Amino acid sequence: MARKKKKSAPPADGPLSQGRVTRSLGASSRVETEQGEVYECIVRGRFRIEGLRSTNPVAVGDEVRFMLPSQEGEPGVITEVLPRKNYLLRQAISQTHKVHILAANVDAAILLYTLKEPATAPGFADRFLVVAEAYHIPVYILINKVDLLEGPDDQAQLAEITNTYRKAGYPVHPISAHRAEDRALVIALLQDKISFIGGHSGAGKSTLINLVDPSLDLKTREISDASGKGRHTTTYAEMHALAPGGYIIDSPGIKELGITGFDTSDLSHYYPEMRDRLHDCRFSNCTHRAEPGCAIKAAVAAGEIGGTRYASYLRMMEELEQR
Ligand SMILES: Nc1nc2c(ncn2[C@@H]2O[C@H](COP(=O)(O)OP(=O)(O)OP(=O)(O)O)[C@@H](O)[C@H]2O)c(=O)[nH]1
Ligand SMILES: [Mg+2]
Ligand SMILES: [Zn+2]
Repeated sequence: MARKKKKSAPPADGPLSQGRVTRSLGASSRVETEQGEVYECIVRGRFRIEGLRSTNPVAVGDEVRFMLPSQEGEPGVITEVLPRKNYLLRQAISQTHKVHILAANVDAAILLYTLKEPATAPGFADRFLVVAEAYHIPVYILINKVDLLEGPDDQAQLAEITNTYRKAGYPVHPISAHRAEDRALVIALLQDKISFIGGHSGAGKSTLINLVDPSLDLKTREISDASGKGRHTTTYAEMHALAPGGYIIDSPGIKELGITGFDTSDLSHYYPEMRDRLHDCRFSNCTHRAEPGCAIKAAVAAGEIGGTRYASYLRMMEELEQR
């Protein structure tokens, strides 16, 4: 971060190289070339990509062109972000007219869902899924910390959540990042691709990555810090190469996810279980609220679409209309 202040001594222009951003921390980004060379880089100029106003011009996963440092100890300079095949966005926390790019160019996303410690809000989960659907990013739902579930109420809740998302078409796996026997399953999901892992702070993202590759030894929340309120153990996004294969992007927990970049008529297309039924609605412009002959409402009534899914749809519709 000290580099940010070094404006008086801009690095001299060196030859151009290309690489992938593996870490993004304020003004500084770590870039790795295909040959495995690693450079700390700063960004020169303002990037406005695809009309987005984002708080971070460069995100983990970005392919960038950069000028090599002319001297050792100087940063490289990112001059161009190559077109992104996709990206995951959330609304910026303090500047709501801007977005924050969580990650770019990912092959898959993992939603780490917890029923307790912390309880994941279903509305949050559905936003995550909608954002991923909008860019055709496949999502795997891992329900973590199932070792904490006890008693019939907990088990019923687990069955309910599992059911809701499986009916929606998502792969759902109950796991515990504390159980060595769950390692193989997670490795199989992560192999041969770049994955992003998202979830609330404390859901166990870094713990799960450590289960897959203990040599990474990522910082996780201390057991004694039971509540961990308002604190993120992971403080910046970083892509890690996993010993068993694949790459994963760990990042600070997400509290809320603003949806952005599409409008009301798109939303039902981002619910796979709705998308499959849209042609059965009586009206082609059905919004699935008060219209007669709505196949979506019929499916909700029949229990084929989860009630929490439909509720989150209605809330997002309202939010999109208020823009
Ligand atoms: N009982 C139980 N505890 C878990 C499990 N997975 C993670 N934990 C614990 O949950 C706490 C939070 O885990 P982290 O891996 O730091 O959570 P995180 O999602 O990376 O959190 P942030 O970095 O703040 O976003 C730690 O104390 C972990 O040991 C699990 O499957 N079962
Ligand atoms: Mg973490
Ligand atoms: Zn309808």
